[in-house]
Amino acid sequence: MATDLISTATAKLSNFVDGQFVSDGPEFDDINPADGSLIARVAEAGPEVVDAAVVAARRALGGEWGGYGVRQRAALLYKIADGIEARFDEFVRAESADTGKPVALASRLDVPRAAANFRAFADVIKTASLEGFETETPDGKHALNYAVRKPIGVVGIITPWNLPILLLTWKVAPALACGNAVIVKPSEETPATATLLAEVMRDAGVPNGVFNVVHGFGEGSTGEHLVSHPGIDAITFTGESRTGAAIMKACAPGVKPVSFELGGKNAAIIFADCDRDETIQQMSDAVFLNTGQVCLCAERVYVQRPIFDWFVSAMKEKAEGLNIGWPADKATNMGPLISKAHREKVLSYFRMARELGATVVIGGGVPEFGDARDNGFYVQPTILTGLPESSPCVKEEIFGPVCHIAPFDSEEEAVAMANDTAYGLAASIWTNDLKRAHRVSRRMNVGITWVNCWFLRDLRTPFGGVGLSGIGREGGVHSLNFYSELNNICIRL
Ligand code: NAD
Ligand code: 6OH
Repeated sequence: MATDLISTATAKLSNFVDGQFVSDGPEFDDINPADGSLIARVAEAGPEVVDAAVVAARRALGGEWGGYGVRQRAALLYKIADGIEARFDEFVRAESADTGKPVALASRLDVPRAAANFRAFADVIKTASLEGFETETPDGKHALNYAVRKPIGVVGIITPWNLPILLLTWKVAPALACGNAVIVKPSEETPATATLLAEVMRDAGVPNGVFNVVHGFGEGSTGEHLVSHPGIDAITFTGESRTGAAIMKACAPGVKPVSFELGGKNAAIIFADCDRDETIQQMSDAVFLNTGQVCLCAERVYVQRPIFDWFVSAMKEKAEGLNIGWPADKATNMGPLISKAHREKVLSYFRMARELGATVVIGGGVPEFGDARDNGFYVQPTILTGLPESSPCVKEEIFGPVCHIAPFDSEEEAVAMANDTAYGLAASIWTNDLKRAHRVSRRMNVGITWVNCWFLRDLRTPFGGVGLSGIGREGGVHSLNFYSELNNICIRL
C-alpha cells in the first residue's frame, strides 16, 4: 500500500553517480515501519559503483565545480533549498513512509530543516572570516600571515535512519559550501529522501559528480567500501558509537579526518523551582519525540524530591495523551520504531527493567490496533522508576520512547548522577534560578546544554559530543573547519 506514499521516480530507488541514476546489481527492500509493507526496492551499491562515484567526484573537483567561487556556491545552495521546498510534500511523504514518523512531524521538523541547512551554510560561507596576523621579525621588519580555505576533496557522508534528510543535509550543505564533492550513504532503512535530493541536485544544476548517492548496508557492504576507499579524503558520520569505532579503524590506514556525531544517554535535571507547565510540556517531547529516536532525547530524568511524585504522574498523563497512529493521520503524534530488529532491542530493555525490579509507571509493551499497524513496529510510550543507577537501562542508549525517572536531593548529587555516563552529548536543566542554571550547565560533561528548553537549535552554534558521543563539532564555522583545509600563507614584508 505504501508505494503511493513516495514519488513514482523513486518506486525503484537507484544510486546516483556522476549525475545519472544507476541501478544494476543486487537489490534490497525498503520497508514501511507503520505496517511492514514494501515501499520500494533499492539498488545496493557494490565496490564498482562506489569506485565510479569516487572517480566522478574527483573529476568534478578538477572541473567546472572546482572553479566555483564562494558566491556561486552559496547561490547554488539557495537553489537547492528552494528545490526541496518546491517538492515539500513529496519529501514529507517519503520521509514518513521510510521512518513511520508522523507527517505532522516531518512537515514541522525534518523537511524544513533540510532546506534551512542549505540556506544556513550558504550564509555562513559568505560571511566567514579568516585569520590574519602581522608578525614581528627579529630584524624589526614584519611578516603577514593569513589563512585561506580550500576544500578537503571527496567527502564520504554516512548517516542514520532517525532524522534521515535532516542529518544528511546537515553535512552535505557545509561540505558543498566549502567546495568539496560528496558521496553520501544514507541508512539502508531510509533510502528515499536522499534519492529525492539527488533529483533536486540535478534539477538545480549541480555539476555532475559533485553529489553522489550510494545505497546499501554498513559492514561488508556499501558503507565499508566507502570508508575504506583510498580515494575518499574525509569521513563524516552520524550513528551509533560502536559503528563510529569501526569506521575510525577503517580510516586509520589512510589517516583520514573523521567527524563523528554518535549516541547519547542524555540527562535532564528538573529542579523543584522549575516552571512546571513548560517543563512537562517540553520534557514530553524530550522523551517521546520521534518515538524517542533522537540522539538528544532524555532517557535519564533526575527530579528534585519535593516534585518527584508530581513529575512522574504528569509525565504519565502526557504519555497517556499521545496519539499513536497512522503516520499520515494529522492527529498522530507518535509513530512506530524503525524496524522489527530495533523493536526487539527496545523490548529487551523493557524486559530487563522488569527483571531488575523497576516500577513500570506506564507502557512496557506493544500496543494492539486490530488493523495492519499490528504488522508494524510500534511500542508503547514507557516510563520506568526504581532502577539502580548501575542498571543497563540507565547506562545504555535504548533509543525508544522511554525514560527512567529518579529522585535527587542536592544539586551536587544531581550533577554527579547526570555526569556518571560514558556518553556526553546533551543535557537539559530545568530551573528558574539563573545562577544555578549557569553553575550547573558548566558542570555538565556534554557538548550541548539546554536550559528550560530542549532541541532548540541555532545552526551557527557548535554541535557534537564528548566521550562515546562523538569527535569534533559541526555547525556554523565549526563545520567549515572540518569540511575545509586551512592553508596558512606567510609573507615577509
Ligand atoms: P548505525 O551506526 O547502525 O548506522 C548509521 C549508518 O552507518 C548507516 O548508514 C549504516 O549503514 C552505516 N554503517 C553501519 N556499519 C558501518 C560500517 N562498518 N562501515 C561504514 N558504515 C557503516 O546507526 P543507526 O542505527 O542508523 O542510528 C541510530 C544511532 O545514531 C543512535 O545511536 C543515535 O544516538 C545515533 N545518532 C546520533 C546523532 C548525533 O548527532 N550525535 C544523531 C542521530 C543519531
Ligand atoms: C540526533 O538524532 C539529532 C541530531 C540533530 C542535529 O544534528 C541537528 O543539527 O539538529
